[in-house]
Amino acid sequence: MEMAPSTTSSSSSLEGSPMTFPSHLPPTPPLQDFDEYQKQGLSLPTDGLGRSVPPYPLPPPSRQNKVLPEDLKTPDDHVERDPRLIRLTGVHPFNVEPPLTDLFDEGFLTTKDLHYVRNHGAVPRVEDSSVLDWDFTVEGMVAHPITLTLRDLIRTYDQVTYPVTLVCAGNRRKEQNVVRKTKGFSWGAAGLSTALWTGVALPDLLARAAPLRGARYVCFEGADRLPNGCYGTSVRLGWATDPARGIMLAHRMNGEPLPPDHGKPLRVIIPGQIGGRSVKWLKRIIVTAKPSDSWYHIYDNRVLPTVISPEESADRPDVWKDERYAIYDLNTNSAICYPAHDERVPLGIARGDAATYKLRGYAYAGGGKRVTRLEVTLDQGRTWMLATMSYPEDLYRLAPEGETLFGGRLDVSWRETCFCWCFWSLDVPLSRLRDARDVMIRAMDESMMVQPRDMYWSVLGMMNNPWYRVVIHKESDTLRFEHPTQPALMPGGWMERVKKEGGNLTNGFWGEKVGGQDAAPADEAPAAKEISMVNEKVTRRITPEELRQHSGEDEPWFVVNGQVYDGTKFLEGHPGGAASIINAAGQDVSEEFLAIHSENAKAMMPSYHIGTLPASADLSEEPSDEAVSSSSAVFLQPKTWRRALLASKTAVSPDTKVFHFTLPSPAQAVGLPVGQHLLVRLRDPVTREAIIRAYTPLSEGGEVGTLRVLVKIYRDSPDGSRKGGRMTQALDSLPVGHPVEFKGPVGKFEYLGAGRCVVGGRERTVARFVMVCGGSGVTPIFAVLRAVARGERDETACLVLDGNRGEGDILLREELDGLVRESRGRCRIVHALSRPRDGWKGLKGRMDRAFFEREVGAPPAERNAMVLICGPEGMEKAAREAFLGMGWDEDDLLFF
Ligand SMILES: Nc1nc2c(c(=O)[nH]1)N[C@H]1C(S)=C(S)[C@@H](COP(=O)(O)O)O[C@H]1N2
Ligand SMILES: [Mo]
Repeated sequence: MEMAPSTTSSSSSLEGSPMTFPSHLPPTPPLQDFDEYQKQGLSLPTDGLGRSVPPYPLPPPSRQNKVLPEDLKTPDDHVERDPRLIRLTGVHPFNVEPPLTDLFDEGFLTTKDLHYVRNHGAVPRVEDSSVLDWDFTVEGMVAHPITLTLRDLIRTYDQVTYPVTLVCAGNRRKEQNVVRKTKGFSWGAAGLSTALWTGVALPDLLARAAPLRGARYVCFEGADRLPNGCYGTSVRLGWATDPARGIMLAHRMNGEPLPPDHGKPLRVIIPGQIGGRSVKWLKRIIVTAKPSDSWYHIYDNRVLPTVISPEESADRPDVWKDERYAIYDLNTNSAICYPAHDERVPLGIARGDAATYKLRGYAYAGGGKRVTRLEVTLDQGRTWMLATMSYPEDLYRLAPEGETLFGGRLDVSWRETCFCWCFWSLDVPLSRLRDARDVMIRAMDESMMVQPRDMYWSVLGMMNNPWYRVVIHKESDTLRFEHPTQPALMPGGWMERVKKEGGNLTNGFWGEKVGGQDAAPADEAPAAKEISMVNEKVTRRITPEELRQHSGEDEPWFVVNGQVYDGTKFLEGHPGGAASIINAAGQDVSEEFLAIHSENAKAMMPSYHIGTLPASADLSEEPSDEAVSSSSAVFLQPKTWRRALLASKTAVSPDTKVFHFTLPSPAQAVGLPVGQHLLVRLRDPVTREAIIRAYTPLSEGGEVGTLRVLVKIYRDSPDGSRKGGRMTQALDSLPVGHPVEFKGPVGKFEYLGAGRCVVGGRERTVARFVMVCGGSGVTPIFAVLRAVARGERDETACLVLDGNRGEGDILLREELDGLVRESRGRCRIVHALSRPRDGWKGLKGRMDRAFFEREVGAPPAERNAMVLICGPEGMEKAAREAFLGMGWDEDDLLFF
């Protein structure tokens, strides 16, 4: 389609079709300064033919992208993307930033290709043909609720176009994560992008809806279906109705209909505020008296006070709900883009001392404020140099009256506010860089707020804005530059290096040693020597196809770290039961294998090693399909991880909590046989490393809709000298509403009822159980005891021996007593306390040989008793020795 020059384009082609701009126009004019224009009295630039050219930047050319192979396995299999984007949270959901240099090189406007993306879940699918029928509402406390389609919005409202920089509140979070892990993934310094947005000014729409007295907030909801409902947030009504604030409902980005990742077909654009408020795939606008109660409004995009630890935050909904901690306006920030990370600049004598290097970077401020000053230091803040600034955004203010662009009125001259990033540069003699240890930038805004030297660390790691520091290394004839971090898991950056060297990053001196101060101890113990799990003699190459042929029960092969193992010979002996090997068949189980196996188990692996997969083989697991997972009758699946949401936590002792989870569907049964366990998986937010542990839930297998798990939390000692449990602390620090993954069942023991057990695949019948447990080891014992006590035709006898320190440490005490009563005399329980308080009438002391001889003694002649044991390692060891010593058989002892 032949288009009129964009300076005069009309709104005729608004509907649907992608809009291009004339190719004879230079995509991005040089980044000149508004003041320069004015000072020199320049008239509008012209092209070679004398036609006037827009004085403002137009988008650089964008690419035709394809659906990438890695997305094919995800619900985003319909979204075309640029492969240059760096994925920050694994394959899915899609959270990406461009390489910082590429972003900067694109200039003032970012193409859709390199624009950062922050998706909390799958991208809603909207066909091109139905874009104009997309409908949304304006409802709540308004006199005239409105439902309208995108077609109506385009036809009946005035269209506007202007540039806005979106910045994710997590921009630069990796720096926080290196100092101390936050609850967010690791953005580098490229979590921001600028585009020309076209749409309708929100004040226009709200004026028609007419908010009622008492209304104070405007909530937005997107169409994406997330674990905690839809993505929703709110802003103040006063901002939403203020034209100067520039809030827009946008349906075009850089002149084209919105790409799926950026909200196709309609989104909110809130200039000057964090990206998190600019809701994509917009479905509802609700005028309310209170801020949004969406989970994502409360538990995301906040800066909690720095004293609140991740662990504490989990149990403080009051703190999360405190609107004072919600982020709206961006804070002032800046970064160095050139020199780039790892850039090398030759000093070369030929270049002489006069050679200079142009330092360059970006800056932005929030709430429409202008960045008014950018300063560079080469001596760690003792002296500063003023950098040159450019504000390309100002060039749009030069647009002639009546200008339209991409079908929207381009009229920002009346508005004094700044909604976009700006740039700075400074020429510095190479000799000065050579003599400096580092170079740092800081910005000041028009309210004279200046970026701080020190980081404000907080639970979510957001709004990180200390001086951006690039270290200078002298290497013979070159200078090498080192940025603070690299995004995601990418190694590199001085922060990690300094931390590894034992530097304390929070000493106000970037972790460098200040005179007389000793280096802080490195906070991770040196990694233990790696255990080899390969047999060096094995040379066989195994194809993914061969592996697939061993994904059944017969000869189960499985993969750990690219190596193939044959589990056939271990089916019987596996302490975790044959099922867990069979469930692993044909799969890459690296994560869970490494997470739950001991060094001893790893050392056994070479004898099962049979070959190597080609490095290119992709066995990554299929993401679980939310729709399928809520439709199946049983929640737990042996081969796929399924998500449930944390619904509440109830403390049952000082260090133990019951975690309640909500299953995807209220009619769904947990699906766990008695005596078996499930695997729980969480991800470390920074390393994305999986933490996996086995638990026996309190819920019965047939319980529907919920899952209850009793967990004893092992905390780090307050002085940090002793590390607690990773899983239990991570679980404890999850806020309510957070998803957790489960898989199962696993375990080699199952109780079928009426004395019938399956042990390692073989059935046997017992007349009596002796159950030995300690601490939270009571959970599997409890599950079996409950089945015995409540079994209608169950005649099995049980003796429970429960060892703890003090009375307060006895878990599930009332529940256990209840079961004993229900058992009509068949079950008995003995509590032994190693450190009882005065007045304890029960048994005192540890569960040792003498204790077991007294309480249990030799096995019955009929050999129809079994001992189930679960507790701390020392207790299990003592029990084994005692029972074997009393004549019990190894086969009669079962360790969970
Ligand atoms: N519906 C919906 N809107 C959303 C999000 C989302 O996950 N769902 N993410 C938010 C966040 S945190 C940011 S930073 C911006 C990112 O916009 P972009 O992906 O177009 O860059 O979208 C916001 N709007
Ligand atoms: Mo964000």
